[in-house]
Amino acid sequence: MKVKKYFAATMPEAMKRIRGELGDEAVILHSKEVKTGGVFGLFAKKQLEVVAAVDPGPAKIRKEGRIKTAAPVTPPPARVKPAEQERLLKEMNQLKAMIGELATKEQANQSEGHEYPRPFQAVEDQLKKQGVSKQIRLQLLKHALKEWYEQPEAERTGLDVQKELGRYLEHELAGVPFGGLSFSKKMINIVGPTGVGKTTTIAKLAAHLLLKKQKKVALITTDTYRIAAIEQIKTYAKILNIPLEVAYSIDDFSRAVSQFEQYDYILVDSAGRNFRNPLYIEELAKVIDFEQQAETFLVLSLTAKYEDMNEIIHQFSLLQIEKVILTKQDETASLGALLNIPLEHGKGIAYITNGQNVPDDIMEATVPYVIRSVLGVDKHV
Ligand SMILES: Nc1nc2c(ncn2[C@@H]2O[C@H](COP(=O)(O)OP(=O)(O)OP(=O)(O)O)[C@@H](O)[C@H]2O)c(=O)[nH]1
Ligand SMILES: [Mg+2]
Repeated sequence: MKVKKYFAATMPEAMKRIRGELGDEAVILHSKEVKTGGVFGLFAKKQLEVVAAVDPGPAKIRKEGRIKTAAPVTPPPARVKPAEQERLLKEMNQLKAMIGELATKEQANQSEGHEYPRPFQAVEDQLKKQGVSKQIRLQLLKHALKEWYEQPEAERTGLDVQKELGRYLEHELAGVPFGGLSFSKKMINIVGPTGVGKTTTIAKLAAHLLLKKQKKVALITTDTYRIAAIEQIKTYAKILNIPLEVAYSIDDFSRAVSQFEQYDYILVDSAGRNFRNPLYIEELAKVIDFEQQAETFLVLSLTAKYEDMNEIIHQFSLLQIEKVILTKQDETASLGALLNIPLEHGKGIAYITNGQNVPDDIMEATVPYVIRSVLGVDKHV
């Protein structure tokens, strides 16, 4: 018994191909509408999946209707010998049972969320665990499956899915700017929600500019919302021995900027607010002069939910955000945002911070690091 699966746009088209390949004796065992060309639900196009069978043996089932559905398995016409008739019936019933079993297995796999064959499933699990968004996961698996199907069948098992996706991501991320300070803008604004590590990151960057680059650095804070916030940045300014000005208004801000005319870089701290509310962004723009020769970094914590980061990034589109700084990598195993933000918002990652220590716990983000971290190949740069 030869069994073959066909995918076609319409039933007449499927019948034509079945007749052409299996002949007029073929029977249709099963047909259903599927979303894809048979590649595990990934391609959007609706198609018909038709399973047809034919017995290539000498005693073929002769039915006047030619291609027929298999539904009722009736005994073959009397011309076939009883022993042969029994054998054929047995074979047909075995086949029906086999197909039924396969369908049940497929359903069970899908209900457990296992929709892909190995090693695709392993990569899908890894990406999901990292919190890579569904859209990106689909895009990646679609690419990997396409590569797999385009290879000659004998070479498919040799496809290294992780490596292939690494190459693909490198290509996809090529247009997004990664890496730290440009050093071309004097003013560096650091903005973001409450408690993500803005002030700590400013201290790390100031120390880096001062100690590693031997630059003249000054600080301005516009975070007058909490008394403790001023004390915190004052402490860092004192330790690093750099000047700090507190700006309560846009006039204070302009005064501080002229006061620091001789400095190479001015790092500007701001109050963390619930920036899901756009009013706070407008308020921020009233104290900081974003028109200045400035580059602005949005700080987000990797411990936050991606849906919330998403909303905040959207709200900040009112301002010119150069890149994102992601903090608290040490507190989470989910690094999906490293991929979600560049691919879904076109915003590069400038730095990743991984601890409370000033100035050490910060590193510049690079595309290879992001890929390796998210695909789980290697945790080190
Ligand atoms: N584990 C960990 N903690 C961090 C990191 N960066 C900052 N923190 C801690 O996060 C807490 C908040 O840091 P801040 O720098 O005050 O955060 P902020 O964004 O300025 O906070 P607000 O000004 O109140 O909005 C502090 O306890 C920091 O030590 C990091 O990379 N990893
Ligand atoms: Mg702060």
